[in-house]
Amino acid sequence: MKTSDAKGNYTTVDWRPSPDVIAQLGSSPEAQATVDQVDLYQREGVILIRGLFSDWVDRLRAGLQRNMDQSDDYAFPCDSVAPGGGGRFFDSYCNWHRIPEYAAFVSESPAACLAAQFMRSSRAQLFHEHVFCKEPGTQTATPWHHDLPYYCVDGRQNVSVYVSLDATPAETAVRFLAGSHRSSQLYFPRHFVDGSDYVQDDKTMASVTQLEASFREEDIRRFALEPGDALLFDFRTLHGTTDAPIKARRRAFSTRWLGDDMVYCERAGETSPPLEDLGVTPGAPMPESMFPTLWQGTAAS
Ligand SMILES: O=C(O)CCC(=O)C(=O)O
Repeated sequence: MKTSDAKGNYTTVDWRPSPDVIAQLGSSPEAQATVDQVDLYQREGVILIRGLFSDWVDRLRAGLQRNMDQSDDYAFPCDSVAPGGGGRFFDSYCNWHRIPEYAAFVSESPAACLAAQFMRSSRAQLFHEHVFCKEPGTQTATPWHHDLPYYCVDGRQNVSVYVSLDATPAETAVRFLAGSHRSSQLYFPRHFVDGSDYVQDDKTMASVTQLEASFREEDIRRFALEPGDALLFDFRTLHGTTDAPIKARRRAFSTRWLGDDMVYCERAGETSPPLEDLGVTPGAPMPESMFPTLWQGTAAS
């Protein structure tokens, strides 16, 4: 199978996990977030938790290295440096079931249990993982965007758990616009290679490209990151980076989680990941056969 668009959102392998892999998954171990942490996340749409996944850094780096070295053996490899630009800006997603270190993280780390608490959900369902690497010399900004309009899901109970795999100065780490998740306005997805908006025939969406200049300095959250630090952020929180040159390798491993109210939706244009033929109707939960629930509690915390 090969699907493609001009910007690299293609794959030569099936992104779907096999029923055997799904059947073998365990449930995420327990961990406890504090009330203050969950309140901060709900208010700001982002929270940094230092050292949360320090024990996972070596394994996730090893998995990401394979993902990058044989990128066409995995789903949706993408390079986003424009011709003539330096460095490398690699990302790839939907490979957690092919890469043992990623599969271990989703089911053996406390990510799912913590995701449920931050979403205030009774369960955490895995949407996918997404990995990033900017190599030294890269000067490609991650354009300001939020993730929900890229996705074929809708709802408010969601979270990305983004694990930093390298020491990253605040100048090149992802920044967030605090509180932006509480706006009902959705912005067109943007191509990472040049910041251009996706072509979407959706009159309800706006372009974020002209808006950046109006962001208030006091609302921007910047963090210098160490390996193992975790940023948890809402799919609706606006985020992006500057184009300051990357001086040392900067890798990250992110998992995207769905809570109780998240349902399948059909967007007016291309989605990313471009997941097709899910066999589900708009408004229905995402199928467990492809998007497993990895932590289930008795009630929302
Ligand atoms: O690490 C980056 O530069 C991009 C991260 C991002 O956009 C995301 O995780 O949604």
